[in-house]
Amino acid sequence: MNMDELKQSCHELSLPVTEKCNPISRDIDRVNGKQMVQILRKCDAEIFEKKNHDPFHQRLYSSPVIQTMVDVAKRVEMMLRDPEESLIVLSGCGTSGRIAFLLVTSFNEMVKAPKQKQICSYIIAGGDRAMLTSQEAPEDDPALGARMLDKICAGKKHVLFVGISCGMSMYSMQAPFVAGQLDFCLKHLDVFTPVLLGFNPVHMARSEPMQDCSFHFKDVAERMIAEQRHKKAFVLNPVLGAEAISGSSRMKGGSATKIILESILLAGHEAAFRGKRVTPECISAWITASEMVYETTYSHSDELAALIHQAGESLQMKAHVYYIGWQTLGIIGLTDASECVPTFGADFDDIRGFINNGFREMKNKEGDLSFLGPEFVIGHKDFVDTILPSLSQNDVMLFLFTVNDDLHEVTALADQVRRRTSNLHAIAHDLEKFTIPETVCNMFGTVLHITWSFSSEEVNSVVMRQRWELSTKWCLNAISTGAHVLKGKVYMNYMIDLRVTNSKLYRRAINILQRFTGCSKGECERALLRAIYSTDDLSEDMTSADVWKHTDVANRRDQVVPTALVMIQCGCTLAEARHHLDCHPVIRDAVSACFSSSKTKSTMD
Ligand code: S6P
Repeated sequence: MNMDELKQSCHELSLPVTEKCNPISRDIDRVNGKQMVQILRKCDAEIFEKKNHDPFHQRLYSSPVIQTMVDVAKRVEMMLRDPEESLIVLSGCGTSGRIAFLLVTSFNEMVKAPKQKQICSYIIAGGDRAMLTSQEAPEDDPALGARMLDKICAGKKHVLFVGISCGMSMYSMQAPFVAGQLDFCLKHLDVFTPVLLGFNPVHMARSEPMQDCSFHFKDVAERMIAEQRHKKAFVLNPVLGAEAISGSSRMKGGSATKIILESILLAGHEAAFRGKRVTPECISAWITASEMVYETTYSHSDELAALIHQAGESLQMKAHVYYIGWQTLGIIGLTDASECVPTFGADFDDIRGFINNGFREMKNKEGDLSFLGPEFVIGHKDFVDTILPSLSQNDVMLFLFTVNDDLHEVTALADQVRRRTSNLHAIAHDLEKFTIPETVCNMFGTVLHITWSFSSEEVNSVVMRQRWELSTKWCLNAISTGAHVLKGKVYMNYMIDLRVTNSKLYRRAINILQRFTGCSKGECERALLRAIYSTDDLSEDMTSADVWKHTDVANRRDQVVPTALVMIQCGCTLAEARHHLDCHPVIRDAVSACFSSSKTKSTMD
């Protein structure tokens, strides 16, 4: 191992699990659709990994994790038995907040029966608009998090609060929001039972100060662990292995959040209303059911690869991918599409989601947000009015539905779309005893058609729907990630052209530069600041400004990380680096060319 490699591997070891580079997906930018599906399949398999190679890391199936899930499920049961005085709140930023919304939607659907009161609510940093767009500023505010929590809990005697942060605010500016809420709960343990859900060991939590905040995240996490001994607080932090695209916690992190919290809520529900005891066995059984969803979904790898290929071609031609979903599959589509903007620096209309009946179907707290702008125009009717007239053959249409949706509506819309394009595909779920008619499936080119073997007697319809949601999430994450990889947005398994819009992403940017150049943190940060402030001569004002100032400026700049990388690697000026990037519009090619030119240069030297 040479010096550079040694530096790189030491640097990698110091990273928290959720930010690490996954060795399985290291070459994801060089493979075809089929191989990509196999890589994603292996990365997702790590969620359910039973063998524990590292004694310091608990896995999802580890007994202490299952036991904590049992304890939290018993709290859910207690809350459901005393609905007048109780509230369950799920809260998070970005994807974590979106999953919280989805879970609350289906849980409230489950307790719709007479005499059952809906006692579950969600908080997403930035409010409901954050469900469709990324909202950075409110995520940065611990006091705001605490205030929002205090407000929705007014008058309640028992509150079970679940703060979700996949990276456990490892690098994140979002930290203050969830940490502020947990701190608030810890100060009022007579009313609140706080639960922290994340996927890094606590000792790796961030211990540097947060903006306008007297505590840091590690401090909150340690106080939580101390209270866990008296069952007054709970920390759920199994390790899932690194993400397929480094740091992209919308993937495994989002799926595991859904699996864990669904299992807890369902077990609590069964205990309260069906007299079933919450046991480690029943929690494990719910997780195993999700594992079965994983197996079944990825067994359709040929169709999934075909859809990745089609979506990739479409993005390469600067065309669009439209997800047309029904009910909660519509929400999964909207979520996946909106995440491509912060994850891949995509335009909001590169991949877009639509849902039947728009906001009426979403049933979000703040109601119709379509007045906020085009990103918030989400109904099928809006699609027909605004997009369909100019739809091109290069645009990919992907319908997302199940046998429980209105199939007349599905076929009528598919018929309308077919008059404009044949590039029409579907992900469709049904049951062995209740299948989607062939005439419907025949309307689509590629159909990822999954016929599930569980029967409606076995599981209730909400549970079935949750499994279809999870399966669709896996498919769409694979399609949108795969399509952006094929477009050349990813180098190795790093999203190198990330938009540096918050402190988590600022630190991730420096990590990426360190990883590829082997230079020190200081050198990498300087190059990053030169790219952000668009100068070769950094002033004192620039270098001494805080991270929030840097990210505010970076938000308005394109290609800051690739520019910094080329400047370091080629030892060139800002203008030269930009010229290099202009000559290579595909980021992957630009970075490869920069590495090969610097290698040639050093050989000649
Ligand atoms: C990640 C996604 C982000 C995160 C958000 C919250 O793929 O783009 O929106 O969900 O930053 O992160 P965390 O670690 O607090 O759950």
